[in-house]
Amino acid sequence: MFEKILVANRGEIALRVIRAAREMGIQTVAVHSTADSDAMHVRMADESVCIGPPPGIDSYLSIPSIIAACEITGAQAIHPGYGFLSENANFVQIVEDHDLTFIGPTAKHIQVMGDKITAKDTMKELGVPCVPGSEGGVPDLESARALCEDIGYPVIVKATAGGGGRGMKVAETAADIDTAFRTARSEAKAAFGNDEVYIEKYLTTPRHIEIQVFGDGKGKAVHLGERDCSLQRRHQKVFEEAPGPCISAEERAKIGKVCADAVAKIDYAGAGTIEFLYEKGEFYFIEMNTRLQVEHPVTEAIFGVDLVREQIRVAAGLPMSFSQENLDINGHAIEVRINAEKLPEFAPRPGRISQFHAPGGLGVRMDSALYDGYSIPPYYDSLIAKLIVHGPDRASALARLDRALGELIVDGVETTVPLFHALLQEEDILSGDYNIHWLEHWLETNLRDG
Ligand code: MV4
Repeated sequence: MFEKILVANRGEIALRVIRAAREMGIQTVAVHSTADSDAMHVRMADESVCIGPPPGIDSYLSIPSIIAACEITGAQAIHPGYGFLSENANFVQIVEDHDLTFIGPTAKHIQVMGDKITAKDTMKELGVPCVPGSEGGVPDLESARALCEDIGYPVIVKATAGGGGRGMKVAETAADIDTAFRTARSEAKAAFGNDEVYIEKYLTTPRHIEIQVFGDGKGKAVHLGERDCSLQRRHQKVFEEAPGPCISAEERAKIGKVCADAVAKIDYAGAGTIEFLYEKGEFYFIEMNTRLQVEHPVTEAIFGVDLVREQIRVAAGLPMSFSQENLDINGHAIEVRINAEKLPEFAPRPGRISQFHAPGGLGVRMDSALYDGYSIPPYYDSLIAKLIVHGPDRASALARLDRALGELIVDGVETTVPLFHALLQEEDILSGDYNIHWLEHWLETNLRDG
């Protein structure tokens, strides 16, 4: 096992990794920008290294600084958290070239899944159900027009270098395809330096269901059920739950096995998420994320596992500590993402936290790097806390969420907490009857004027 690992991230996810490492008897190195000298992850780690000025590009994304921090401290492995360098295949290669271990999948797997066309080709080949659409890239407008007549409108044009909602254009009818295709191409070129696009049937009212998978890198893999992450705004998730309110045990076992078998077949190592659109009882693959996700705690809650511990074990060459037979779901979990943002426009509101009190009690987990007097810097993501509740069933998890939100105190900055109080008054949320458009529609009709 590693003696010392470096955490190449900040905020709550850095704490999450430091905590897992400490429980395993592993020393931790925090890295930080000059804006984060007083951040909790620096305080909580065994040692810390300043790696650059505030902007992420000069610090948490600075590969030479992070490699140098490993060399200075003798850290043997790097946990990337999520965001920043977590899905950067070039970084993984450099880490390996320096005889360090990347706690995550191989550069090759990251690269394959990072290109959305090769990801889809790979998954299709592995027997994962995909959205009907083009075979690979669509080279020109003529092919696009012909193909869309076959698929049937509406269609969606997506950038292969995109993902997470970036670089997509919907064409409702044949009259829209020229503009959708040209705009998708030129935006993809400008944003990613790669104008390759593919086309899919546009599903109008799906849910976003994602399957958590975990592989040992040696042909063994499991699934840990699904999360429903349909409640999102501008491709930012705000509320996630597991299990999905609309997914039966039979559906879970079936799609779960397809996903576990697929990642086993490619010798995938570590945590991964296979994203689907789910409509009328069918799953359609869209993308695979090759990292630990923000919302992983809801899966940890219902399966009673520590996914970060497992990531570290597998990276160190140890076998997985669970197998599919001993993975059982216990109850229901919900996560809400608390952002330092002003409603209704979700405008970032960094600033000083004058008072912070985390909720607690049975079935409540608060992942946050906040403390009394902490100043949220303006340079990074506005996520300041994840509140995760777990109960024997969905109704008790919802009641626990309401109770925990009532205990929470975050004074000094505006947050998205009022949104969650309001959502808990909504019949559709209480019944689980929502899709990927529900929240944006609700915000439009309810929060327009605060
Ligand atoms: C789609 C779709 C409908 N049909 N693909 C958005 C994020 C990216 N991961 C894929 N996305 C979508 N792909 C087809 N064929 C609708 C979306 C989509 C969406 C998906 C998941 C969660 C929220 C979403 C919000 C708008 C659009």
